[in-house]
Amino acid sequence: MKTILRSRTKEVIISTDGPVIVIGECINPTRRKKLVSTLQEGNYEFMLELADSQIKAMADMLDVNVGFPGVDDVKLLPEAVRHLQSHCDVPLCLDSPNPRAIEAALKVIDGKCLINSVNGEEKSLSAILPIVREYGAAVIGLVMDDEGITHDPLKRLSVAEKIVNRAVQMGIHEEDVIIDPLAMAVSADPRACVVTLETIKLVHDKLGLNITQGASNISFGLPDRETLNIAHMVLSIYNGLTCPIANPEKIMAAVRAADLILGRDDFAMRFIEFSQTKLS
Ligand code: THG
Repeated sequence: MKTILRSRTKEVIISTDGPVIVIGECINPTRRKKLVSTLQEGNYEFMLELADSQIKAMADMLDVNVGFPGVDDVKLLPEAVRHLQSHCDVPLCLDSPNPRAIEAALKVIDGKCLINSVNGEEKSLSAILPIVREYGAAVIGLVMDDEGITHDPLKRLSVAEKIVNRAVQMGIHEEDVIIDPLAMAVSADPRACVVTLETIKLVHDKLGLNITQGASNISFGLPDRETLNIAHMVLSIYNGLTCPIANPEKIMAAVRAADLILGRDDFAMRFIEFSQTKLS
């Protein structure tokens, strides 16, 4: 299964056969006070620096989340998109819970983006899927619904099925739905990562869809987050994760290593190329 995204001139293919595509997570106000304060002043320079450093670290796409308390994201998200796409040329992932902000951003976007996200709640399905179809975008489906978040991987799979079925009924191609199995903090629930890993495997085996996750969520509240994130990333890739939202500066070496080990990197070309850019 292949999901194709586009920026002004570049095409990114997310394939269930790999290699893994990394969606840079860093344009996100979580614990980034400087991003909030600069955006509040209408200054986009720091955001563009975050974009540059992630692209230098080989991010294939960028997640754009500019939601923080008090912000008018119907104005800010399209402005952020406008600045990003005139500065760099990678497909974007629009990360907002507000369908109006997503739609406002879609009006200014070049190419084909990824909408982050829809979930199995009726309210979300009916607000987001029509926009996905109208603008010819792709969408991330979070496996939660009106009953909340289940800890049973089989039930998470059935929410994924419900989302993809609804999308297809509305005329959206199944390959344009990317499932998020929900990655949550393992400090809060010792089984959190196991449930996610099992869900990834089920979605991969039964639905054959591309799979993302907010991979750094799992280490909230713990020391040495980088080690935990790497371990979870590698296990997730083995089970079927194809396009994590993660910090490329910290995760890319492990991602390239996993692709090589899984036989998706002929003659280790990508691994070697990455090692050389790190040295230069
Ligand atoms: N699923 C989907 N989208 C998502 C998430 C998800 N978007 C948001 C989030 N979860 C993924 N993005 C992040 C971004 C930053 C961090 C975690 C997840 C993070 N930041 C560091 C911190 O909080 O300490 C700060 C920056 C750093 O040092 O890198 O952990 O689950 N579909």
